[in-house]
Amino acid sequence: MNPSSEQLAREKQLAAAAALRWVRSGMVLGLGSGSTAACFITLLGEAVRAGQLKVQATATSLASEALAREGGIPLLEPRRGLRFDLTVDGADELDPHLRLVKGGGGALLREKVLATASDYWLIVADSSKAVAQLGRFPLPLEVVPFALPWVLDAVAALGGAPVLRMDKATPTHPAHSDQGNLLVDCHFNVIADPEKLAAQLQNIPGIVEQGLFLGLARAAVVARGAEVQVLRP
Ligand code: ABF
Repeated sequence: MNPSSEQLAREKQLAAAAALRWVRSGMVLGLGSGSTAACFITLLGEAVRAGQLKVQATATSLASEALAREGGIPLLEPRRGLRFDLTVDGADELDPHLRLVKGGGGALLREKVLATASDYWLIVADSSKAVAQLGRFPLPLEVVPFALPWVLDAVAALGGAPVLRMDKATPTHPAHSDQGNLLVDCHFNVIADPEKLAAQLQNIPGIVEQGLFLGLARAAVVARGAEVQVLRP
């Protein structure tokens, strides 16, 4: 039986609380996007306001940045040489090798920038995200608007059914990323060779970023019921 949305909400909270144990005062943090990362940012803000932790951070989306600001977490602008001791981010799917699909929230580009600039990239997730094989969740792409028709053709040629993501609030309009680009969700169903697909997608002009995050996660905190598991690749 699939876990209820209430149980998944509890698991997100549990995973976020467990991830807080990775944080030390003085750290420069990357703050991820999505509902589990939001739980983490809220808890981190509470600890900062209580004077228990002193950190600085950069966020992977405008929404997470606003949440961090509300929580009183000091924010750092991007600059040369900026590295993150720890980034905590969510996932749409993660496999046993800690290969991930991300970008369901549309923030995949900034998420990958911070993941790559982090010494330790930690994933927080509820139990529904852990899968044996990637691909059931449609793979997100961030696409430059001019290139859209050719990107759709190229993705279809790779065997994925591409769907232009529409705006939730105005469903007749396409959704845009924080950078003003379009988002395309690619239905592969099964991604048998994530490394090969990532290389093929990265080679298509107009794709600014693709949602496979490979070889980046150092650990994943996955909550299942009342238990928290720490998975490593
Ligand atoms: C983010 O977290 C996104 O990449 C992804 O879309 C989202 C995942 O889910 P949740 O909201 O359940 O944390 O990092």
